[in-house]
Amino acid sequence: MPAPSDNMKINADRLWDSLMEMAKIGPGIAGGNNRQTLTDADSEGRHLFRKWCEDAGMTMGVDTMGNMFARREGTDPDALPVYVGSHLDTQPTGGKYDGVLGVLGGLEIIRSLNDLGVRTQHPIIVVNWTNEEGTRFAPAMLASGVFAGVLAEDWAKDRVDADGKRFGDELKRIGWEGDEPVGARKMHALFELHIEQGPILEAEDKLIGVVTHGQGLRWVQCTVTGKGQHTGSTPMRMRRNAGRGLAQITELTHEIAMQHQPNAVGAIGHIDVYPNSRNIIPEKAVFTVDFRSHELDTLNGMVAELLEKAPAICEALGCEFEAEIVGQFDPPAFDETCVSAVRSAAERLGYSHMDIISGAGHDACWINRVAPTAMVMCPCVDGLSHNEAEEISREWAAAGANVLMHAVVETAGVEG
Ligand code: HGY
Ligand code: MN
Ligand code: MN
Repeated sequence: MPAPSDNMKINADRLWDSLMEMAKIGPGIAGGNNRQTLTDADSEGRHLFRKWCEDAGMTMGVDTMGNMFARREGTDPDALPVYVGSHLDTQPTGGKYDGVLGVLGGLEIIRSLNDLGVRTQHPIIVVNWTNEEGTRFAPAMLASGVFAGVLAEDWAKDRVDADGKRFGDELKRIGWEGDEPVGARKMHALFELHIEQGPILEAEDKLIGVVTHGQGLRWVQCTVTGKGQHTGSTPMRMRRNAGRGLAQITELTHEIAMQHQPNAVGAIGHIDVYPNSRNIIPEKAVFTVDFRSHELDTLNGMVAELLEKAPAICEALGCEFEAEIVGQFDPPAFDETCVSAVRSAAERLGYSHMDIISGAGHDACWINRVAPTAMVMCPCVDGLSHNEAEEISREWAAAGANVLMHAVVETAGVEG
């Protein structure tokens, strides 16, 4: 396909204004966002996105997992569409750009192609994937995982949040359960624009990350069970303190990841202690170990070491230990043709760029299993993300969206 002309650019101010408008929905308490999946705020953001897509002349489809697909017709209606998008749901203390830049960057491509009067051969579809974050309903990338056929829809709809609310019920409650069978759509290719969520691009002074691979992920949910007893009157020798199991396994998680530097990370972000009373020795601790690496053997080795050592730690404390894998995907390698389209777009546009491995998980990591897929990354300030202070510049947003547009248009084919 002929490459688009290098002066084809998006409207940077309109993209930025849309990002700021969406950020008003589900505001956080420190300038970011709390627009968690399947909440009323998520629904409000979905309605705004649908309105913007319809204003841009697109038609909206929604599948049975709530994934949204806004379609711009191509000159060949039978050609498989090129998909572009990400997610609108956020962390509880999320930023304004994680996921949102990829969805609204996709919308901006359509708005700009309309302005330029450019038609593509393949249709283009802008996607909002449901529950990418996995913070309210584990695991992350839940709906794109069902779409890719790696997670069962019934299992996904039975996932419950901390209040015991069921995914399927909440999707119905907010009115976003569509009628399209999830996964029925076939793709020519998919591109996702995302902030890096790490410090590399900014430190290397690069505008664009050409994402060749992603890290794999394992979420090991651990339960340590001891005995709830009075913190004052129970002799130390009689205690079975689940909190000590949590503390020692937290340190073990860090030590295991440190053994595999620089190619591994590990931490425990989710922690629930029961009954969580100031004067009761913790009876139970439930927490999730998050291990990541782009090396599959390293990833599996870290999990194996955790599951070998954690039971002995708990036994020595007089506690029981249970573990369940509640989220996982292997390290993805993205499609070389799509990756080259991203790289040549950055070169054509004269943007500094570098190949990069994605540290975070993304919907593209699952879709990569059913369609040729690649990602475009832009820097974020201090590499900070999953924090309300997440920040990018207008220039970074525009550069990422311009590369995304060139890669998408080149892959979709420019008519005329
Ligand atoms: O966990 C992740 O990597 C993604 O941000 N959901
Ligand atoms: Mn994201
Ligand atoms: Mn995220």
